[in-house]
Amino acid sequence: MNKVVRNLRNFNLARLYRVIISLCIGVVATTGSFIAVGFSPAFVATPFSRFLSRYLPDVVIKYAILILGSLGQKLNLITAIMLTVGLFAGIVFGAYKVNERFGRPYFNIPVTSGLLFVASYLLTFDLQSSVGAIIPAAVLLTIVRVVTYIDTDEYDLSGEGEVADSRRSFIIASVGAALFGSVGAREALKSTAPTNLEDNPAKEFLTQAEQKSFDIDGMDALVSEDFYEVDINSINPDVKADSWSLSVTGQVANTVTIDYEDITEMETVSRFETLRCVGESLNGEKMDTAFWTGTPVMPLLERADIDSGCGCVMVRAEDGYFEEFPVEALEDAILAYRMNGRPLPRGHGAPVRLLVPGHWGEISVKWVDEIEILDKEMDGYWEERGWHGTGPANTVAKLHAENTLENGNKEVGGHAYAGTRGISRVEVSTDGGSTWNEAELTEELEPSIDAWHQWRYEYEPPNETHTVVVRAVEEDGTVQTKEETGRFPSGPSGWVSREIQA
Ligand SMILES: Nc1nc2c(c(=O)[nH]1)N[C@H]1C(S)=C(S)[C@@H](COP(=O)(O)O)O[C@H]1N2
Ligand SMILES: [Mo]
Repeated sequence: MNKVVRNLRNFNLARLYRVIISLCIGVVATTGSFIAVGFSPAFVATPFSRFLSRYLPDVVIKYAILILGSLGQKLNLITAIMLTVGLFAGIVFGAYKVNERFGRPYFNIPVTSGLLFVASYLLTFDLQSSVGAIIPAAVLLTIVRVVTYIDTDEYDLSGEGEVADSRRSFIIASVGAALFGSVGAREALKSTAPTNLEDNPAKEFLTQAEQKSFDIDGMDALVSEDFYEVDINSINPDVKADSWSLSVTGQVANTVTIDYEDITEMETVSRFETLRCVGESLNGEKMDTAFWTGTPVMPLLERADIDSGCGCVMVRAEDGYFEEFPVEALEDAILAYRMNGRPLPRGHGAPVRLLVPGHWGEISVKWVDEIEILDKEMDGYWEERGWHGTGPANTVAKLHAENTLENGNKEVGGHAYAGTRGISRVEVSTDGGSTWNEAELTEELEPSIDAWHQWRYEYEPPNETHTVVVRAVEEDGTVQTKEETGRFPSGPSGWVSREIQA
């Protein structure tokens, strides 16, 4: 009786070890594919990631991406990677099972590797990615097998010896997966190189922005160091400049198609421009500014000779994203291919994105490849999910910095943005909105038609907890809407306020 219980326990333990070994091989194979091809469409986790963002219920997408932003994307990516590891582990475990029948330990290595290869290839149709996945997997399988030599060609899972062997295999596999996995993780965390101003063609403009910025603790400069990102997929398209093209289609007399070389030879426009996401919170962080370079969109539409029934367009992108809005909005829009003097980064839509001044960020379509002139109005990606984010962005004055100065005064500051309506001043109240004072405002960034400002206000704190409220005033004197609304569906509005301790 005792023996039966022990055998049962040993059996389960051996099986548990085997599950973990399978997971380790899964980790190693997934990491191998990542090291071979990076976060690209060829990465083995990409199909899962795409599947998740395409088929998850709309409510999940609506909140996960627009509200959680990059956190939502990270959750998606982590889930996709776990599913990939799980699939590979299942294959490895299955192969072990099959092999038990034949009882040839070494035979397991080519069989498992072969199956992993087939799975990777079916997922990605990419040789480099699949080979990248199976090489480390095969190596680890071999090490585990060689180091824990089993001197029987029978798989007696209930035997004590097998448990000891499994334990050794399990330790080796875990160490291997941890080492290799951490190499991959380090690779993944490597950030892009910081911008070096020396050989930057936009140096003059970036220097201007630096000089105009207030130097205040806790507040971003006028050109954002870490520009926010919102993407419907966690793995962005990897579009090379020499394979990119854009077509103006639909209700046109001539379909116009241009490639990257064409676009760089067309009229050039450079300017500061701010983007703000409709899904951000009122005092959120999804509003940033960069110095962009591109070419105006209108000449392309003129060449196409458009004739739209609704005066509206659908702009489509490589990642399956699409947004519909009035042609009118394109009046001052550019197709941008440089950001802060550098080629547009992949995460911001490389090689070419649309930039529509003054509007919510969602219609500034990244990886843009088609401008379709429509006959009838249709919903865009976010509008299908209930958002109304194609119009002009709401006016906002944020409060991000709160410092106590050496002289005992308080200093508060933030950014203010009013799209193309422009900011004339920012007002601050330190008594909950009863009385108002004018804040200092940074000079206009030039050239720009919708760039934000920074504001700063210094005051002697009253001897108690007090409420600071801030509001922007537009160029024409319109005071920012006081009424507070949530972000869904039309973007946040209202005055930002904060309780401050004297
Ligand atoms: N192709 C494509 N374009 C896109 C998106 C996207 O997911 N795919 N996101 C949009 C949203 S909601 C915003 S707010 C801006 C953000 O631009 P950024 O990621 O460069 O900050 O891009 C817009 N353009
Ligand atoms: Mo957005």
